[in-house]
Amino acid sequence: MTAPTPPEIAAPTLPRTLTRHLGQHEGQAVRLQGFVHARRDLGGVQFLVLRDKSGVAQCVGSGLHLPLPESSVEIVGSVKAHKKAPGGFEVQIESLRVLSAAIQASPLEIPKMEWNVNPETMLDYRYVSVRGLRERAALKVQAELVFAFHSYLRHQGFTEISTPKIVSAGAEGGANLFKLDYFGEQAYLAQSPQLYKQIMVGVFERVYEVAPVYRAEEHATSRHLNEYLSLDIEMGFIDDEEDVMEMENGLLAAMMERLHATCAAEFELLEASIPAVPAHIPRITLLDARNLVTQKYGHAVGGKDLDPEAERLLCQHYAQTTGSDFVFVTKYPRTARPFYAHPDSNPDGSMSADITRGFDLLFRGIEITSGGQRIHDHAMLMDSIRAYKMNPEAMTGYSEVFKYGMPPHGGFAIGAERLTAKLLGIANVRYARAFPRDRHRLTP
Ligand code: AMO
Repeated sequence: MTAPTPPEIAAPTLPRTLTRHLGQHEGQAVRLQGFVHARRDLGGVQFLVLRDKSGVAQCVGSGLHLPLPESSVEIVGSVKAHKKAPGGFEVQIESLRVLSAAIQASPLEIPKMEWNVNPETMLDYRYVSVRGLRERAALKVQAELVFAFHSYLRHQGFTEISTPKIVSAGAEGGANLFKLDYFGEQAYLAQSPQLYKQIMVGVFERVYEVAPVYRAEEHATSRHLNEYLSLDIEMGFIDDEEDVMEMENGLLAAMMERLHATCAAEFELLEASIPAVPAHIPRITLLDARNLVTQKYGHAVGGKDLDPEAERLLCQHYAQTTGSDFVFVTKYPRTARPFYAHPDSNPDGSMSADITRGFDLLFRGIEITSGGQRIHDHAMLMDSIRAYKMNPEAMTGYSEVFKYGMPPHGGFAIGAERLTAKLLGIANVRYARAFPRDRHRLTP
């Protein structure tokens, strides 16, 4: 049974108020719409926490029949100051209208979910668990990062591009290509827009793309997804990779500024802090980085790159000695980079056979970016393709354009989920994507 609605606050005449704006309506009638986040019936009086896209509001009434949690409802009521209510205000319900009733109890109690209790169940029921306040806060932060990525790059003269995700060859090497039957021909899901974004430098000089890419990662780790959102840029007419690192430095500062402006509540909810981006992010060569973690922390680095423990230690060192949560690792050896990486110069001006102008950016203990200058000289590119034992025939759709005056260029890619997870203290990149694809998960 609902209380009668006084004619002066009849629902259709009131515009919708968002819960975040309740404080502006103290003593007035408001019309709220949202989901039943939580409910409690104390017999004579009913409490309902309403969740809308902006937050939650405590609502209280009497003689009400409360629908199941997650039902979507409309409430008309008056706003009263209430110290203990979220946001400091409460709505006294005059009428409650069920817009769409939940027809069964949610498999998870949305307000009580915790990733550390049963993450697999959270992912099994992702279609509702994603409604959780913390879950959506993470996705909101990611959306704002993407927005700032677009807007900063546009202001820097970049043009957005859209490149194929069904491709005939991998760009990054390695064994993690997803195969696809393309009308009887072998095709793959794109690991990266790499080769296409380079071609598009010949068109717009500065380009960017925001799109998912695919990696068939055999092993479940906290940093690998099989489908992730790649924030890519590529820019022409550079001197060397320093120009690219400077661009990323400015971009990250703009992205963090955007978070300050739009996501303070989300960071508070997740008890995380927005990092300061130094005007000049510290840089260290890969060789020096390997020596540093060995000498300072006694960690012997396996492989050609930094291993996860070395990344963590290097970040710890920079956080402690410079206060920076970011560090560029530069001058990667050729053995740790794909064929398109531009060689570094030797002191005599000749090209190094071993060292490239490739870099990584580490943030709070993990690699969030790879980038560098690329080979733009056709002869050098063909030599590199052969040296990597790749089939030059299979690469012509890419390599041909280097016969036509490609300028010196470089770029980078940021893994959006890794950046989001590290910003928010989320333990696994899977929880920083709405519908993650991992080794064992193709649904929901
Ligand atoms: P790379 O392969 O290093 O470089 O990828 C760039 C960034 O993408 C993220 N990333 C991933 N995130 C989640 N799951 C994965 N499986 C995964 N693999 C990579 C990381 C990584 O730093 N073409 C180059 C980029 C460039 O040079 O422009 C490339 O793809 O954050």
